[in-house]
Amino acid sequence: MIKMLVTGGAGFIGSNFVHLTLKEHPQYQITVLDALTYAGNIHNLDTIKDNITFVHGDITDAKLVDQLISQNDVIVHFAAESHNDNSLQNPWPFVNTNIIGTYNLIEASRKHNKRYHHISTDEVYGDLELEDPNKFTEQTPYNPSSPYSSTKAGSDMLVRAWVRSFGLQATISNCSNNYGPYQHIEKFIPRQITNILVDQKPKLYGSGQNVRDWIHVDDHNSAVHAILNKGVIGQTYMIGANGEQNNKQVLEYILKDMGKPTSWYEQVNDRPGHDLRYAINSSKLQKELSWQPKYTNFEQGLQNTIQWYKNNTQWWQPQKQQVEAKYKEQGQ
Ligand code: NAD
Ligand code: TDX
Repeated sequence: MIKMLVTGGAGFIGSNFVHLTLKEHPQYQITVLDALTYAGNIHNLDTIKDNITFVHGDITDAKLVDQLISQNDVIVHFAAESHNDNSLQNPWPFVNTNIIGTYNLIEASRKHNKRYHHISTDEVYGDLELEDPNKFTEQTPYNPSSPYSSTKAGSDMLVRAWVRSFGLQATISNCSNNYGPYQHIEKFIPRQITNILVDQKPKLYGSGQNVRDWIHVDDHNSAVHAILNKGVIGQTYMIGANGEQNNKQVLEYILKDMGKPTSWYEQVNDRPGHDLRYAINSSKLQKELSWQPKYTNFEQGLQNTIQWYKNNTQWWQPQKQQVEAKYKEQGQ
């Protein structure tokens, strides 16, 4: 058995990663380390709780991190403050978790000489013009816009420096926007689905022309496994599935699939500094590690996601009022 420490394993992508790993990669014995912030939910792991070890703790706790890393072989680091809008209201938790937390993980990983995989985002590269024929590649210079993306960029830089200076056994992946089950309802797709389910109009920032490159969460996680199996130490891999859509198009799919007129939404305040477009070129991952996405039909994936939120009202309902009250204060 290979002992794997998954940080942030009670959050959206991390919990899907734990489920997928148990199903498809039974050689791993998993410990989840998660602080259960507002974004973490222990119930995401209910059906597999007997097959993993759960540690309720914080990655900013250097002593705990050192102890857990000494007991594991592989570390996959998902834990983060992940929401751009929150980072504009209060950046400190982003600096603390994303930078100091990552520092603790890489320090312990180098001390105990463990294999470390760092989960990052395409947002570190800034944004593209709508008509730009280029997409982000592993060579694109870093140019983050928000407190969130700048702290992710900072943490990536730490990892790169630890590889070069200390020989840290690390790989990095930068993925585009994920969708799927267990995504917090503060995020675009689940916010709109659950708004419709509580008979509130969806909320579009600005004109809705901003483009995101959507990927199903299981495709992100299968790519992480490809990197763990075959990735070259010190390398960065872009993860994306050619899923570019503008926000208005995505919202119209959701409205149509949920039986509402496509004009049934409100335009609200735009996000300050709102990145215009993200687009990923994942050919390195596809060519060098033979990875392919499975969920290439976005509308089908979206329909399954809508169904998941319909079937799991008890999962999101307790947070809905509070999330919307916070947005309302921001005019969003
Ligand atoms: P999420 O907010 O849903 O989950 C984050 C998890 O980390 C939660 O369970 C939370 O409790 C935990 N956590 C937060 N601070 C912690 C701390 N100090 N100590 C321990 N645990 C802590 O986030 P997500 O959307 O699942 O994102 C996971 C990772 O993937 C992040 O690193 C994010 O930057 C990256 N990413 C996300 C996307 C996306 O579209 N959501 C895309 C690319 C990359
Ligand atoms: O109500 C909304 N209305 C709206 O128009 C919300 C919440 C968002 N939006 C827009 C803003 C973005 O253009 O939708 C787009 C997606 O927004 P988010 O879901 O907040 O995602 P984004 O800011 O693109 O960042 C996401 O992808 C990259 C994740 O939250 C990050 O963790 C990841 O790194």
